Amino acid sequence: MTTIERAEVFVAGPGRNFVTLRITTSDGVTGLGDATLNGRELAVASYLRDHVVPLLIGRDPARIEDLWQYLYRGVYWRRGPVTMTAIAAVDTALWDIKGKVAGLPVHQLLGGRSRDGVTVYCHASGTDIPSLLDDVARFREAGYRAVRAQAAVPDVGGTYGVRKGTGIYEPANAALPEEQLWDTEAYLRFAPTYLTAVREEFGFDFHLLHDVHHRLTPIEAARFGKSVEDAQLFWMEDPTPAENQEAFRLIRQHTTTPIAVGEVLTSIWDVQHLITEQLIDYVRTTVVHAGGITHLRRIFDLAALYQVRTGSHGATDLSPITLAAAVQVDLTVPNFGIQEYMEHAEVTREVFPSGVTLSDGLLDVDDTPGLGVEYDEKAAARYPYDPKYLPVARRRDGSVHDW
Ligand code: EZ4
Ligand code: CO
Repeated sequence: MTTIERAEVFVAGPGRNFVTLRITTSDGVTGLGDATLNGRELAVASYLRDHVVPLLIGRDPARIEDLWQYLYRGVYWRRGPVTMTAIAAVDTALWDIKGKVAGLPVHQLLGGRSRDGVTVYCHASGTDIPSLLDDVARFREAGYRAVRAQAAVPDVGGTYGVRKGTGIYEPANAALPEEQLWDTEAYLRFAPTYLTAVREEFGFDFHLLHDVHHRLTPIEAARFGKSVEDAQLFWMEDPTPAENQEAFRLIRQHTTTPIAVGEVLTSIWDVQHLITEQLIDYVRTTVVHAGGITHLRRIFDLAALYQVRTGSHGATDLSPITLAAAVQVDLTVPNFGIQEYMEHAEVTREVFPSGVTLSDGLLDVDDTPGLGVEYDEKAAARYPYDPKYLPVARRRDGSVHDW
């Protein structure tokens, strides 16, 4: 019988920090899984190295479902981002291996294509409205069919979602978290003006998205959603924190602006009521943080019953392994909505050579067996782990606000 012979955990910082699991079978086949949890990287690395890898050695790599159940139900402690990211890495690596053994890309194992390519949205941002409009123009010219728009709120330093200079947007920027000011009223007054300005400048023949990033209460989010209805957003993302799934009912009662939630949620139970009560329109759970391909498909199938579509998180703190896995899944799911996409830094792409391509606003993969992504261990060794944290938001009175 083929067995899992080795499982190695790599922590490296090519452009930003990534945790990578590589499983090798007794037949010499390797599979890759992303285990990156932004700002808590070493917790997942330890969970894998100290508690999961010893359980994998000698097991049958073909039994993906059984290993998922073993690592989830068999362990007593359930859910949570650290556990679910670790399980995701194992699950993703085993799908990669299964594809390589079968000689098929993972999307073929999942039932084959439902579409020609994966529609993505990109991140446009600006320090003010004119620079945001320039950025939207740049992405429209590059062929994107969907654009997320964020601009810095005047007199509120360092608004999330806004790129510094011309580089890549990277909010995890300091060895200890920076503290940034937040002002809800200033945001509520300003954000609708730039979303309207984008539509006035560029019209309606592309999708426009906006990320609220958990900054509003339910009634504030309802007010915001109403105020941007004329801009016809594809979605407003994370309008309020989702620990209380019931909170979304209030937003729903007041606005037809579609709602997307899920980038910090890690299991089907975290989105169960959001989906079954039809409180959201898009579920944003990902391969890496929601238990891998196996569990994500379960979430997406539940969502399909309620006409909730998918819109997976895809920021650059998810490694190119997750991006490749996301494309493999997105190609197949009947209720696919959209995929978030930010181009990785050149050094990241050097360490993770990937077959994912972007053309005409669509991502795609070829027929390379497995996920179609590699890990260059030697190149990675040149970029050591360097602790980096997301900022913390404080209100004008000094109290902590949701990031
Ligand atoms: O702040 O991925 O929609 N995308 C986002 C991201 C998140 C980071 C957090 O790790 O909200 O930019
Ligand atoms: Co977001």
